[in-house]
Amino acid sequence: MSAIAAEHPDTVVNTPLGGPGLPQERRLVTSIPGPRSQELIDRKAQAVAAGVGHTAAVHAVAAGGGVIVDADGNSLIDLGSGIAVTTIGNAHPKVVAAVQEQVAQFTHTCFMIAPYESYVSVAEALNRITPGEHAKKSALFNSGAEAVENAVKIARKFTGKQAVVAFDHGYHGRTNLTMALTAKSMPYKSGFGPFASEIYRAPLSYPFRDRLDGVVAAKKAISVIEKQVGADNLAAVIIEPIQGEGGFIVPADGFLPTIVDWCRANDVVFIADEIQTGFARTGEMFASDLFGIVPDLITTAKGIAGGLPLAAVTGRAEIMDAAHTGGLGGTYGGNPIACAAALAAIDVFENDGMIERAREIGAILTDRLGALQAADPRIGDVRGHGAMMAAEFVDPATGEPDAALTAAVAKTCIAQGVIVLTCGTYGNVIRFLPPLSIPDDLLHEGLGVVAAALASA
Ligand code: PLZ
Repeated sequence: MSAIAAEHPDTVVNTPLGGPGLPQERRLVTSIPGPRSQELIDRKAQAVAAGVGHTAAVHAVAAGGGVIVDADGNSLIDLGSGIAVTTIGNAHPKVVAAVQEQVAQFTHTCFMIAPYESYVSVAEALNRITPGEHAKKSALFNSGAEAVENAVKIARKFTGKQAVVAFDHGYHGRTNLTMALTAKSMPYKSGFGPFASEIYRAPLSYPFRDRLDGVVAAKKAISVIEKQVGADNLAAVIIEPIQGEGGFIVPADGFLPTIVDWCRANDVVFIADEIQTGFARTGEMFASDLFGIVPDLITTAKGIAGGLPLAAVTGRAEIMDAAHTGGLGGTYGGNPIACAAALAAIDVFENDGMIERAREIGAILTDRLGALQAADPRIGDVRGHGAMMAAEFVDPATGEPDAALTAAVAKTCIAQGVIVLTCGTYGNVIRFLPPLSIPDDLLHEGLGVVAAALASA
């Protein structure tokens, strides 16, 4: 039991998925931020570049189950999982044990210098659990953006073509190429250009706003691609099966399969960016499974290693093998500690009921958010799958996005000890990405705080 847990022995709940035995409760002993948190926020302002923001002004000292505990002793309900990373729960005991064992063995050799087994085992696991029965290979990297960069490199090398199409509302990272792929200027791109060339953007299916049938929306996108790029020039199409940062936009049925079929018919590599949607989050191991599509390449990161930095590109063996030996790599890619964590996390995803748990959480979120929407016309749309759900806030009279209301609700939630994240091209979406280790009663309590925040806004 941790020191914090020991101070509150009567409230410790053994959450089904571990965590460091923290009391599973919302507990506010100071206002947010408390004095110790404020001290850290002040030091941050002095020492850390202003460009690196934060959502909650807290000084985190422990996390697990469904809570984050701060230095003042406040316990906040976590409905964000550090942006969909700690899906199996923070400091999951299996991850902790695997990391501790590996870190004492060796911390780094560089896989390109002296290979080790865990990297190969992670590749084997990814090849097995990603969509499709075809022969697959994988390569490991450090961050989501790096995985996306490499997927594009591989697709270009395989096809001998250069152009890449991304979609409205898409988010793929903050490096130069991935900024070019990302749709939204503020805060991701503004002032950071020039951006990589040969990147084009197609319209997305956004049922709440375009009211289009999925196949019709796909044909619109394909027409833009054919007219503005041309299949002869196009190496790859990259898309998040459910847009994450862009607003948890679930495309209408038929949209993704129609795009995939067009790619297949035109020698274009279809890349699914499952960095946010992957690993049981949506109630399937990968969101591609929700839509019945099989990507040529799939990028993963976030949930893959229970909080340690790791990312991957997985896909058709003949595409993955297109890059010459030595053409892919990086000093830290597939670090042994991150790989040990990933093997433990993947074991949890496959064997500890994570998909079922994501569906249970999805049912609770659908229920509670649906009831809120029925009672409040400022919620224009509730959407998502599993433990990846969102509410889109609008002006009821016009249907226009209401970013101010969204920010106000999120701010109140955090002040009340519930960490929620916003997203959306128009900044008018609150997304719910709880760790799957959150107990039901804590999730309900968190959603009650959201409802009260909305009522008072
Ligand atoms: N692709 C679909 O969601 C990361 C970014 C938060 P990195 N999303 C959270 C922020 O403001 O920086 C993401 C994603 C999808 C790629 C990425 C990039 O992953 O690990 O942040 O590089």
